[in-house]
Amino acid sequence: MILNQELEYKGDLFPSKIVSFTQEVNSFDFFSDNSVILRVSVIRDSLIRFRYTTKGYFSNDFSYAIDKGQSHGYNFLELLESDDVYQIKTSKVVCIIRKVDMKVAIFDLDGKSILEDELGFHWEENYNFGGNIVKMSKASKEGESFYGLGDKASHLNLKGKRLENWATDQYAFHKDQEPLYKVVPFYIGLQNKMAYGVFFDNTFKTFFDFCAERRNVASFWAEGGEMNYYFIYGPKMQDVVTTYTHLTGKPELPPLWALGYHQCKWSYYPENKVKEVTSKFRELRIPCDAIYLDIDYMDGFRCFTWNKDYFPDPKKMVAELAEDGFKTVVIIDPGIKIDKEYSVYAEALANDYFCKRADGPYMKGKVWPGECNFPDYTNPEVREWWAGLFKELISDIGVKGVWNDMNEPAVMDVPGKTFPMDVRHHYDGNPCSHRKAHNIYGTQMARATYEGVKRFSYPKRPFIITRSAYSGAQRYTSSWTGDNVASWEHLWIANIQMQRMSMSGMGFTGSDIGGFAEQPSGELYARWIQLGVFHPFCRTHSSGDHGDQEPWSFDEEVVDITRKFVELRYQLLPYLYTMFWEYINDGVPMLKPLVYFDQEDPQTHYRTDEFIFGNQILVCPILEPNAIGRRMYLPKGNWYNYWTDEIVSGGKEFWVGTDYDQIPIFIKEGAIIPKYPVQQYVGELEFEEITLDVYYKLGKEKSMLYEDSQDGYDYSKGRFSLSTFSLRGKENELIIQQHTEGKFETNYKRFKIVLHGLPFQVASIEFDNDVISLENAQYDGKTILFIHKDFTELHITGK
Ligand code: MIG
Repeated sequence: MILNQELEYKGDLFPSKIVSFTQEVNSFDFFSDNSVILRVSVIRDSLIRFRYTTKGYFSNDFSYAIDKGQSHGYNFLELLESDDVYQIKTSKVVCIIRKVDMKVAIFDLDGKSILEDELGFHWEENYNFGGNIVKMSKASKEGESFYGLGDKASHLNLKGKRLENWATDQYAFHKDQEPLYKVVPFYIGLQNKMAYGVFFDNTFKTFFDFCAERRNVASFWAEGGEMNYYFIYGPKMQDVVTTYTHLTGKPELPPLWALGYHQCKWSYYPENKVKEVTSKFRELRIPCDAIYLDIDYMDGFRCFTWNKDYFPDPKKMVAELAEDGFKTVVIIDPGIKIDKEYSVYAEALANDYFCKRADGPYMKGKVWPGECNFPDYTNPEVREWWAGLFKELISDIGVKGVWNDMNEPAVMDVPGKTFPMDVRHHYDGNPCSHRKAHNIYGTQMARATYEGVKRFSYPKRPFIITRSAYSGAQRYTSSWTGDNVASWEHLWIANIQMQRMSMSGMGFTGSDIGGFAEQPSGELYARWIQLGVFHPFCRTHSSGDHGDQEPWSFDEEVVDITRKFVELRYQLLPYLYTMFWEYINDGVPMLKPLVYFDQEDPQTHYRTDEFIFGNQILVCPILEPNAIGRRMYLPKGNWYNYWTDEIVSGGKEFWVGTDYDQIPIFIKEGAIIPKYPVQQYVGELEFEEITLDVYYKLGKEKSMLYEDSQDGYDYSKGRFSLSTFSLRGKENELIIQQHTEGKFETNYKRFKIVLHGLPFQVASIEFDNDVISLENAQYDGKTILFIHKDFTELHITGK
């Protein structure tokens, strides 16, 4: 057999001229002379789908990524035909389709070009596998930048990179290594201050090239399937991200404890080791909400079993840990050990639930338990069965969360580290080979896990974490970035990965704090914790190969720094929870890179380090050893240095000094930041008041606070409390209005108001138009006063 690509290469094929078109409501089909059909569907005014087929008909339209609940509808839609082009117009964009070659160009209503085909759609027959390699190339404008694509370990701005999407167990990956664990074929382009997005919803191996091979061309292609992409118009990056997130879906609120600090290692066992770790957290008073059991808790790595030597009575242990405020999270892998005595295996076998090779036998692969078969999670019946398996773990034993690993899927000791490509998958009634199902396998496993954990946790909320994921996985699961390394470079990578994941709809993500492979120095661990507490998911994890990675494995200074920053996270829980609520409600990313915050400022286009946590806290990690500060950039506006309350105006780069137990943190002026008292775990304390840190501004600013019962589903029946604070500062006055929605009654009754940067001495305080004495407000003469939480207007006047 000749395997010479050069010999096999027969060149690209292109659509020929358009000979006819049909319209069905919001969908237009354009037919070329050589049987290409382009289907343009207007989903919203700023969201248009493009689908191409070369077969003369379209295959069944099925996607795991698209959220069925996303909203449709447009305000305006019109098709005009002229001699040379068809023109589809919505209330946001104009899409031109050229008759002579089917090329597409999209403009805004002022006629400014947003995205235009270079070669446009073309394809190449795939002689190895049949079908087509489907390709798209777009002309790239001068100065264009590119963002998105999920977990890529590259510069935040992907200009000049060539990237590959193929879910891969990439142990100890390095900077710019491709491919990684997750597949998010969605990017954001930014040119001439306008942003747009492209979501290439194709689960085959996909590639993106952002002006790497050719300076003025951005292209993407897949090794099979359809050219099927969604164009999203901004022009604000904010709107692109939000539209993409609505399209592929948002998660439910996690239980609040899941936003606490988590401790993990490969592996904590036996039982007394687990308890030693959890007790030490309480003894050292470092808050912690979750403890993880890695693969060694199982009996011979058989999922849903326990090693009874290490864990003689799991139910009792889990209950005792719970009493101390710890939720137990356990790992579950996809490989099921081939062992007829093992009930999970026997059941799956009896029901024919395992993936098969093209010629019939079950696909076998080696993972931790030895030879395994693998459930086909793309089969709804298999997912249903899998969900049912969680009954004992969740209902009986009391486990609170499940951790899905190795679901790229990973296989040991084989080239390619995964299933053979001929393996067959159900794909929810669209049978296909592993080439198509590979990238979605992990998501379907996490989905089945989510369904099970949710069923048996009810009326509480489930918690799932996965390593592999495809676009849309955020509807079911959180994720982490896999096997990183204890190095300074990886701290830089983690910072970028989390910003990128947030921009890619998958915000509930974290890195292994301290690094998974190798051993961090105390200083590196401290710097990592200082960043990690500002990531939506916050967990220390390590391979355990090189020593321990509990905070106390380092010196006392590191223990103190860890405590200080984990405490800060626990104080900021209401702020973080509000961010989460905005994410699930409005599709707003929890972490915002500077370019997202101010795309008009070209200084932000290549910044990687600084990001905005929520809406009002700017964080800039220290990424080098021996630092006594760093250079950084603040975007427009005035910002308070969190540590000193000094006000700095943005739009410039400057040097900021910090001590070892600090990283640069800035608060947007006018912000009102809610804080809980420090607790050792979520729900430990009932408190009488919470703090509102009020940062004076001459002018206006809005802040939000979302609360509910922190678990369960009452919030969906209106039992939540959503406060909007409108701050207005004048030279001699500060007015805060509060508007509250929802039926949830918080336990606490007052706010402790801490005033920052107030430029005047307080003379009087009015509360809903009644003057209250400074004494009654317990005003301390400087910055602190107390007020009933149900105020609608607080009016502070100066002397
Ligand atoms: O082949 O379960 O990324 O977090 O500790 C290694 C053991 C398997 C890889 C995961 C890591 C986990 C480890 N797993």
